[in-house]
Amino acid sequence: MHRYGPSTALLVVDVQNDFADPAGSLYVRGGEQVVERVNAEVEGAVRDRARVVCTQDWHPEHTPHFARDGGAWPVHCVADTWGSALHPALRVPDTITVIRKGANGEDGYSAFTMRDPVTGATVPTALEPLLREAGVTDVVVAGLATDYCVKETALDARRLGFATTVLTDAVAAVDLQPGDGEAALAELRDQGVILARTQPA
Ligand code: VGL
Ligand code: ZN
Repeated sequence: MHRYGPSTALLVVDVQNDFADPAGSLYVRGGEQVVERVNAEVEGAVRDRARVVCTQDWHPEHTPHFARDGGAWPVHCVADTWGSALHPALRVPDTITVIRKGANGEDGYSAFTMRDPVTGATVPTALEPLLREAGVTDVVVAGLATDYCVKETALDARRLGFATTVLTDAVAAVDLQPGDGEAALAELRDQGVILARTQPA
């Protein structure tokens, strides 16, 4: 387990049915194992008084993010559907903070920033102010998917000056092209993100 403390936040990225359940529309291979690893981390983080924040990919029925509207992805994580719900095996205290991304049709993958699909402007989410107000200096990222939301979240955390760790055995990649997940981890390392495991290989 990672070492947590009051100035650390564990960011649990998009552990939702559409990504983590084999019946989900954008199922990420290995998603179920990620849920178990994340549960252990959440338990440790809560015990050691770290902040825990869960994110949800949260799309309207139509968004340029979806292939049917000109984007890249099958329909997934539509607001208030089974697919957008947190995976039922994810164990988080009900006092948890949840950040929902994309509710107004914004695009982009990071938990910190969204992109207005019309103007291209970058819009911050509530995450950074929330972490700053809590005195957080260190961010630990786990969840789905390595090559999209985990990567962009960790890169933004680093840019914003947080000491940033990605838990490489508590993430899984879409791998549209084989190797995308590995390439994402290499880029993260190049950008000063620490890669760590929750348990020995
Ligand atoms: C994600 C693809 C599309 C993710 C979200 O959570 O990584 N990937 N939307
Ligand atoms: Zn999405």
